[in-house]
Amino acid sequence: MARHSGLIRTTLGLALLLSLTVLPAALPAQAPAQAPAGAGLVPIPIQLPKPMFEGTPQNLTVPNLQKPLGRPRDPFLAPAGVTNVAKGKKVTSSDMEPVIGEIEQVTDGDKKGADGSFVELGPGVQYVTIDLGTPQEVYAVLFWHFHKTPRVYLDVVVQLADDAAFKKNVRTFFNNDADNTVGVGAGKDMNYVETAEGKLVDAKGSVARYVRLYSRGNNANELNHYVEAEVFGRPAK
Ligand SMILES: [Ca+2]
Ligand SMILES: [Ca+2]
Repeated sequence: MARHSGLIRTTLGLALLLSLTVLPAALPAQAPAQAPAGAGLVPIPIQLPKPMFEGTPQNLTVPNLQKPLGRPRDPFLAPAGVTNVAKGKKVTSSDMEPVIGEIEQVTDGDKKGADGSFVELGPGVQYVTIDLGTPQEVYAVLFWHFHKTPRVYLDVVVQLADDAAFKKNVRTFFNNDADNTVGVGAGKDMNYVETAEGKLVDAKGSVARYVRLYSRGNNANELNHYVEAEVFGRPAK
């Protein structure tokens, strides 16, 4: 009897040992089912400038004004390898003789909010066009008009096109020009307060070589400013 029960204990012990050995091997098979939707996407590598002011401005009397989020913007996801393809790229403008600064400052990588780090274009409707050099899959356009003090730039429009003249395959991804002052059609997007986070516009991976940004002055004056514009993308296949 004693030998018999010893055999049973040994058999049970072996079974337990086997099940413990098998269990960890079974876990990796379940892992893919637990992976989040959009796997393979990563946050685009945004580097923010130092904020020049804190808190939410309360005294801006601009219609259709977006309420500030009150926390940092969520990471923007895109395929791995997407970078700022606008850095150092050629910029042209409706005002090639800026009041202050140079057009090149739009893509020179300097995003500081201080004086000397923005270009000032003349009054009324003005635009800048960035030539990415070759067609790119564009995931996001991120731009700072001005972030030294809280401001709202008016009639902001963000477009992509296949040609520098914006005649071929023009696509609009942001437009808060409610009454079509700019002349590219009325938009329904909201006005927003400029901050050190910049304005991020989703371009959905659209393929384009040219990016254009319009504005028509701001709530403080008739002039148009750019600290920097970034275009997150990768070469089109
Ligand atoms: Ca700059
Ligand atoms: Ca307008």
